[in-house]
Amino acid sequence: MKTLLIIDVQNDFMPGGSLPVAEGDTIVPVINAMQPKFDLVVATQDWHPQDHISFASNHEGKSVFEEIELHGKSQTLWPDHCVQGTKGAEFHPDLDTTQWEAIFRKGTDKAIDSYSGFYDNGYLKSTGLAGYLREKGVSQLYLCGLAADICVYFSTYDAFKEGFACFFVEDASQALDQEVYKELRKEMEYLGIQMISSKDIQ
Ligand code: VGL
Ligand code: ZN
Repeated sequence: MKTLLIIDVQNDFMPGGSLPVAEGDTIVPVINAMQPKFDLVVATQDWHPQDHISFASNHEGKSVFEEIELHGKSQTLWPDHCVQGTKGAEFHPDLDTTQWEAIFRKGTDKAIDSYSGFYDNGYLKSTGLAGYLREKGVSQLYLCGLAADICVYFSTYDAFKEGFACFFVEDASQALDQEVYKELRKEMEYLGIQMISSKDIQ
């Protein structure tokens, strides 16, 4: 069961959105072109309540992109983004969703952030994605989306730890911070995650 997991290809992460990833929109045609090569396509959607803890606006006197300590861990404070039910939380309008079998929402608990599509950042709660993929008989998991250095990275890391053979589709992903991505890319290669181009997919 060759499976594609599309991470957070949502309006707020596009140029013009509230937490834009440079050239985030360029991955949409790449993702659309490769979807038919997969037996199963699943997506994640960042889906925050307005009072979410990761929003700087919910912390008096704090500014966006500031780091704070939360439950003993570092948390970046983001601009308000992907608020449940808003246009910014919707998938990019040109993204073909017709083949998708399921959408896993994350970041729904106001008290904890969730970068990975599998677990929240404290590994307290599961989204059920790993169990779903296992039940479907998934062995090879291809990942792509936004942002390459945040949610796609953390999802890939968790998928790898869950025992899936992971393929990170680089031309179907874009990073928020290129320098951070360069380091994470090395780590993923070291772990045995395959860094590939969509052209390599049969
Ligand atoms: C993301 C920051 C905050 C992402 C989500 O999808 O990469 N980044 N929430
Ligand atoms: Zn978020």
